Amino acid sequence: MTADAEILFSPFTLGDLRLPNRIVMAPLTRSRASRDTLAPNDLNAQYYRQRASAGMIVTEATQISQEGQGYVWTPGLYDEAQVEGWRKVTQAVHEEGGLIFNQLWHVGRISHVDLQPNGAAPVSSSAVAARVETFLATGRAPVSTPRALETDEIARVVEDYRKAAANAKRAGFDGVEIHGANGYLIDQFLKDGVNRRTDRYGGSVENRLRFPLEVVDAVLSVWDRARVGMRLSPVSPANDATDSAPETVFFPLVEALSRRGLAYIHVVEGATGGPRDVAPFDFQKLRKSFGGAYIANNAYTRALAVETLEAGRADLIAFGKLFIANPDLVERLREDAPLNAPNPETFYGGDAKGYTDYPALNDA
Ligand code: 8OZ
Repeated sequence: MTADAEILFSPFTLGDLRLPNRIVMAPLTRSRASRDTLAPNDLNAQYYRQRASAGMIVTEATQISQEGQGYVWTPGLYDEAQVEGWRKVTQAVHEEGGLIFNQLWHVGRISHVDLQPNGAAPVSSSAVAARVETFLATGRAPVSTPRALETDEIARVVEDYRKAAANAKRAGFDGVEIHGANGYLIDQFLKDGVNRRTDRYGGSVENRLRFPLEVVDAVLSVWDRARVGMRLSPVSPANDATDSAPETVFFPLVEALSRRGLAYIHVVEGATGGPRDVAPFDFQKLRKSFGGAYIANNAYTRALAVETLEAGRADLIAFGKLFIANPDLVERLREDAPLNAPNPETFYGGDAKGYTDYPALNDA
């Protein structure tokens, strides 16, 4: 390896797991689950197997219920066929010596009636439509206007998270990451640009943290805290979710996660997919308020990753798009080898093309 990047290839202890390097495969929606069952299949297992040299993999976002689905062909983890499908994935990654966490996801209002049980409205903290589009079998479409969850219905959604977390255990995952980022359901409760509730789940910061922390506690009822992380995007405007004072919400949230002893927080620094400097936010202060590991994400290059690790500003770096195009990203970063460029046209949906056919260095 080139000596300048040694720190990227130093081992790290995450909870009770030993990661061989500091490189995390970020969660990446690819929309290639089996179309009838939304269960992962052999092609999905091959894709994750190819990328098992990552220090750890976080799977693509995985809906915890049909209600939690917002895009066509994304995988679920709420029935037996899906548990069986994910077992193929975890087995493949473990055969290669890798580690893999499942990302638990409920999209909330970022959905469409065509994807919802009985064509119902999607659910959210409040009945306000996001000004974004989703992907359906027929192509792009504006998301549907949601209905606000009833106060006494929220426990049912929390229970859906608990069940999916238990399913993740049965499917052989090493841990779970709660998707609290990018304007999906948890973020729709956290951020005051979306949450207009007047019950105990809205208004004050304490109230806006209630649902997210109920989800965390439900997951902690089935997983050891050493195997649970959470992804957050405090200043990202992704999916039309913004907060008027993000530090007032995300510092108390992260302090609450720290008290619970979560293994890590995984932070999208800036706007999801870039730019990094979208709004002022002290990510280093956030990191210092948390006792566990800090995974940094968003537009990291090899050089920025090395600089950040060497300055002690993160424990692990998550790479997204680079992992789409480079199954052997770890090896390429080690050798400082050229990187394949990702093709956005094959990010979502389709088959092996642009999914499992990106070459590794030693394929040549
Ligand atoms: C891109 C397309 C669909 C979903 C996220 C789960 O942003 C996603 C996602 C990204 O977290």
